[in-house]
Amino acid sequence: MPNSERELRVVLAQPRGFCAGVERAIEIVERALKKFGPPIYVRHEIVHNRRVVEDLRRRGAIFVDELDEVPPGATTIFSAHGVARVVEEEAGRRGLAVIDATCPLVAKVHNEGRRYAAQGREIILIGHAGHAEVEGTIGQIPGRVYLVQTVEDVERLEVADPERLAYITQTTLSVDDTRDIIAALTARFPSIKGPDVRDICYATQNRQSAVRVLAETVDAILVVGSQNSSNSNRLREIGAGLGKPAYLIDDASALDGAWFEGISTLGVTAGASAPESLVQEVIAGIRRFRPIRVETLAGVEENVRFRFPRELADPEPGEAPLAEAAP
Ligand code: 10E
Ligand code: SF4
Repeated sequence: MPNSERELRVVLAQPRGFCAGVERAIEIVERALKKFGPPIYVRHEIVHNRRVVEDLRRRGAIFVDELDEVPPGATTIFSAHGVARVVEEEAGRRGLAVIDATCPLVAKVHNEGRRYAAQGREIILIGHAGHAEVEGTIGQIPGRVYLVQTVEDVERLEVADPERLAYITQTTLSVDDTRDIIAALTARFPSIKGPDVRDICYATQNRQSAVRVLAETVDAILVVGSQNSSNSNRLREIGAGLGKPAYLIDDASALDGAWFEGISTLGVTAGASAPESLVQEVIAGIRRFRPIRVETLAGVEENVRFRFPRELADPEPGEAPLAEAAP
């Protein structure tokens, strides 16, 4: 039987896709559109997913890179990745009505960094240069913050006082790479304080563990997510690092028939910012190349939920629901 007619086993990772911080951030934009009416300004992509951004744009969200693109007084949402203090201050100066969609687990890292700085320690942030979360975290901590991305960076680092140091990390890093960098830091600066890999959030850790299990049972891996999504890239890298061809794709239009030739099992996962609807579209797209049988791996059940900002909170029992904007 030609390969194109043989059934392909498609195995879905569990958990995959939306984390609690992403669900909250997207719902903040949706609730703001409903309560205040369009346009609602959003600084930076609310989450790094093309489909999510396109969908919210169609519904009246305007995405900007910087606040000088927002008219004075307009309702403005900060993305889930967080912002620097200077951005908050600029919003205050321009009289913007800010709603902060920073994930509480990113805000927790900001607090941790500020606490270490208040103890007189210099901070080392483990993270990727230029990433929105990294720029926000550096800009939330008073004083000097050194960014390290690799073990080699740790070796080159010059600090003011090796006895007064602390490290924190980006929330979406590779757990394994970060362990190596922390080991290099503690070897070079034995009195450094830090959270081990606990700043890497639960969702990142769970999705990385799940893709590792997946990689053991499949011939190739698809990660649904956008190219600028850090956590999605880490999932693809883990698959590739375990010797499986691994592809990061935005949607079904990126599928390539050559990927499915000569394999019998395909693993599918999704980054924390990728909607399940995209996963389902990708599965439908695979059917264009091969008949498939879909199954889901057993995995951790997540039930994390975060509270909404005060302006958009759920009504208390007996209170009227969120008012709709006038048409
Ligand atoms: O590029 P990232 O993985 O940081 O972001 P994302 O928008 O793809 O996924 C959500 C993760 C956030 C907001 C960072 N903690
Ligand atoms: Fe929050 Fe983690 Fe999701 Fe980032 S990946 S938004 S830190 S839950």
